[in-house]
Amino acid sequence: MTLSLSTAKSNRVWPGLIEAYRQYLPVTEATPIVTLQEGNTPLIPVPTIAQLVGRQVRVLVKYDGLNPTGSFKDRGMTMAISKAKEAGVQAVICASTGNTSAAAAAYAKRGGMRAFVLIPEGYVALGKLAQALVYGAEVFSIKGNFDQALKIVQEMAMSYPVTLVNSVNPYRLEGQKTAAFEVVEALGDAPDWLCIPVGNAGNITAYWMGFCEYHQLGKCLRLPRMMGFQAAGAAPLITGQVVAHPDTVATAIRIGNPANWEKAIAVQSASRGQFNAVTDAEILEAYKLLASEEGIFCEPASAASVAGMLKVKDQIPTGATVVCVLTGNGLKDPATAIEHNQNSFSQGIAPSLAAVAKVMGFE
Ligand code: AN7
Repeated sequence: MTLSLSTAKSNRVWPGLIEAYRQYLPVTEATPIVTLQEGNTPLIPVPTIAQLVGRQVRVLVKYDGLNPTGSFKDRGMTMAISKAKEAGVQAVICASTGNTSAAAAAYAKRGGMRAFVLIPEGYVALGKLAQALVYGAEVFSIKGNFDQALKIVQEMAMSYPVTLVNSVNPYRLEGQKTAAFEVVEALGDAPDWLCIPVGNAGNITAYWMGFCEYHQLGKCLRLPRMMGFQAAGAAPLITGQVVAHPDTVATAIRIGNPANWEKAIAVQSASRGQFNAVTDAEILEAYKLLASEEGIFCEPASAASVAGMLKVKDQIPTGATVVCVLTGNGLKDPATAIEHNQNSFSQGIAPSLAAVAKVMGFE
């Protein structure tokens, strides 16, 4: 009894995405796997949001905020850091709006490396900054934006013994494509639409790689239309112009010059997809809807996928299956959560039954 139970239990242990998808990834027996058992995140139906679309459309969210450091970046970082360790690298570097730095810090330290992190001063959500510091990264904030920070770290990696782990590192995309594998396995096929927030456009590129790879292997019969959404104040892929001063409440995607610009355009045309902009008001509305109606707390940038889907919902075919990617956990950004949800928070109440019952509306 004890034996079979523990066997059953150990069979259920998820080994992390490199072990799970080893045959599809550029690793060998010689690659030291640095993992926190990332991946295998849930695909959750969101029926109330589906009702807003109507026409028997099925909507699910890929909740990648449940990864070990709370974002999809862990998928890319387990690959990038494992390959760096294999190559004998001793220090990695990244620019970040926050999530990349948290993941880079955690995996680099677990792999026994130094992690240098360059962030835009004042525009990284508190939870992400806390993570980078606690994991033991060496954190530097510049009086500039993400795009400037990325340029500096790219030059640093060319001149000094530090390996770049931003999404221009090809191993990052290899790891991140496994999210598409998981979506196909959960649905039995690819969805009709894949809605996803876009910053540097690494993730949309990686998802498309994953769907195409599984399609070629016959593991899915269709390919999704890739629907990418940027914040209106940081929407270079929609305007076709670099945004010099990107601005949005969704600080994760406060990016004006995407590193994977050409790849994103290629994905758009190959998948017959579309890029659209969503305003901060639309992002915050979807953010609240997900939490208060579905019980799913994502960070503002992640809600751009749902906000965007609702914005173009009239284009969704009747009976279609739509997957919205929720890239990061809501706990990453407590300040935005509290600032934009003051309505249901009553403060300064006298510590008595009568006073509490009264403010609750029972008296
Ligand atoms: C929650 O951490 O660029 O289009 O430096 O944190 O692949 O860039 C984060 C990006 C979406 C956009 N959602 O993904 C960084 C960083 C969340 C994010 C994106 C990010 P890409």
